[in-house]
Amino acid sequence: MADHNKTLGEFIIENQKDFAYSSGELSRLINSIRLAAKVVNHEVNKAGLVDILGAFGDKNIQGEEQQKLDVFANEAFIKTLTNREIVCGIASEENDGFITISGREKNNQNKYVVLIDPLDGSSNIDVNVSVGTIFSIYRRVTPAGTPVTLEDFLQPGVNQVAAGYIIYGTSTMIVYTTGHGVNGFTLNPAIGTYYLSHPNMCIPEDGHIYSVNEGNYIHFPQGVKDYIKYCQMEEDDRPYTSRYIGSLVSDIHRNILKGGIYFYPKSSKASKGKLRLLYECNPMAFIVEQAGGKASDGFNRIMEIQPKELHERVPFFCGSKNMVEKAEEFMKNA
Ligand code: AHM
Ligand code: MG
Repeated sequence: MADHNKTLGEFIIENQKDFAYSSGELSRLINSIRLAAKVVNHEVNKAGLVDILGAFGDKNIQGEEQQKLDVFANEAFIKTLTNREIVCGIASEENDGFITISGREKNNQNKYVVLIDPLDGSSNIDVNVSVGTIFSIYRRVTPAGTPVTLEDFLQPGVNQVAAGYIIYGTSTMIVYTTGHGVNGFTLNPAIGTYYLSHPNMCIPEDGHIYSVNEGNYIHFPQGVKDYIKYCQMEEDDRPYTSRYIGSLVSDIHRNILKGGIYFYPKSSKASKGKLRLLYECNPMAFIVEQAGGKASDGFNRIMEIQPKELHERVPFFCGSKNMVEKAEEFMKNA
């Protein structure tokens, strides 16, 4: 039963001992993300009321059109983390390169780097569909006190010390893991406090929901086409239900709660799919694995992939353990 009285702030303090190196730095870092998420939430919720909707007229590094709220969210997270000098480096899906935080003393001793997708699913903003923020935290590999390097960011997902997402939905929630299970907190907007609403989240081993952009079917590899047909076949507990919001955080959040698989495969149009290994797949893989599920590129565990570049894309299959394993079986046998 959910402990509705426990706040995220109290939970962070109580669980600080679980953190890999409990100097309080990671707690402060999660606290800052919590704060920035409130600011972004406020802006997202009033998006329909003010002239903040629509294209910003700029393109991000991936060549995609940025929305004003993408820019706002990006700045809110970067500013919050930078001003508090809580991390030594930040990489954002919206920025070309990584940001080095040298600190006022020019000798930043902080240990952590953050990788963030500040507003994922932003094409949904204009139509009032839920969007999200995804974050991933690593301990730097180069010595403290020196400027961060690319090496600090290009770490495999297994090195993550924490990861989470914020969903700006019918309620705003923060869901995160520090490698000791997954917990979800719901914002009470009246008083601006997050409460522990979903303790110890576990994804069912099996599910009945498959989430994929089926409009791309013709371009999918044979293994994916075969798996989709399997989902639709009338046999045993199938056909499964198809649910695709097109907003990764929302699709994964629903599948964690109800059981299901999300996949964004490669296609003849996009040889590595669409989703980014560092900003989207690794953090989601960490959360879903911690909830008892699985995440793979169709063949290999996502979190064991050695990244080669910041904005690398990867095919993604993520969700209930047995469903992901079944999809992998189809990929292997195609
Ligand atoms: P974004 O980072 O540009 O918002 O793209 C990521 C989003 C995911 O949230 C979503 O699952 C996917 O793109 C949807 O893509 P598509 O419209 O091709 O199905
Ligand atoms: Mg994204």
